[in-house]
Order: sequence, then structure tokens, then C-alpha cells
Amino acid sequence: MSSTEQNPLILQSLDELSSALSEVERTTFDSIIRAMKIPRSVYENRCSWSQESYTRNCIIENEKFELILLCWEKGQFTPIHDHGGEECWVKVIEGEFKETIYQKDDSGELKMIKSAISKSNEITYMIDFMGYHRLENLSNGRSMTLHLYAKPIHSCNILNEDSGKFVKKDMTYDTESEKKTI
Ligand code: 2CO
Ligand code: FE2
Repeated sequence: MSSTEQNPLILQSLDELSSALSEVERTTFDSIIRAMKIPRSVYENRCSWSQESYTRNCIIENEKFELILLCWEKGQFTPIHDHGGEECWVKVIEGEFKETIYQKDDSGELKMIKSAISKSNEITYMIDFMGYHRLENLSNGRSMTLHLYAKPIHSCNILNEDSGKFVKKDMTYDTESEKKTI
């Protein structure tokens, strides 16, 4: 293959990724997110940052799935949460993250069961029967992760650490792409 030709199986832009996800069954999402090779520069104009919290930047949301870019300042982390019954893939775009997974034991008490580090280009998967998780930016600066949810997550349960109880939280975006559907 010459340098000007492109392998059609390797997705190289967010539009190509969104189109591919729109065209296939959900069972193919895992191989699609593993096939994408999108340059880091593509995400530049999708970023937003806040000192208050990581930001959620919508790339595309439709009835089938939701693709969002999360931007994290140093030290930012999520509450412990579930995923509203949906499937969740996280791909690290830049930086280093710690994912900690928790499950409720027979008495309903939350127990940490696993903690792992993921680095650039690594992918993790989560779904409610695996438990709850927390994601934390371990990098010495700003970092980014790409999240694919199928179907979109409109609300999830987050742990209130003071009460020890989960509360329902409606999910919001900090920025939304002009191109809402493809
Ligand atoms: N689920 C969290 C959110 O969408 C991010 S942690 O990775 O799934 O805000
Ligand atoms: Fe999550």
C-alpha cells in the first residue's frame, strides 16, 4: 500500500468512527473501538477544561450510542458510579488513569475488588453487573479519555460518600458538537 492510500478498516477521524458505529450492530462496537487510530490532534477542538470537575464533551449522541470526550485536569476523578444499565467503553487518549472497581457484598456493603492503571490507547470496559467504578486522572497534568456508551446514559447512580448511599444523577454535557447526528 502506498503512503497516500488509507486502510479503510482503520478509522482515522471522529466522523468515520461515528459513521461506523451508526452502521453496525452493538456487538461490533468492541472491535470498532479497538480498530480506531485517530490522531490526538483531532480532539483539540473538542476539548474544554474546568477546575471544578472533569468535563463531558459530546461528539455524537443518537438513539443507539453516545460518544463523548472527557477532559481532566490533574487530580480530577469521578464519584463511584454505575452506568444506567448500559455498556461503557473507555479509551485513554492521553495520560494515565486509575480505574477502581467496587461491588456490593451480600450485606450490601461496598467493597473494592480491583484497581488498575490504563495508559494512552488502552481500553477498558464496564457494565453494571461488573459493579461500580471510579476513574481518576493520575497524570501530572491534563488528560483525555474517549467514552462510548450504548445506549446513551441519561442518568446514573453516584455514591454520596457522606451518607454512603447511591443517588440518581442526571448526566449533562459541558459542550456539544454542532453535528449532533450523522
Ligand atoms: N461514566 C463517567 C461519565 O460518563 C465517566 S467514568 O468512565 O465510564 O461521566
Ligand atoms: Fe464511568
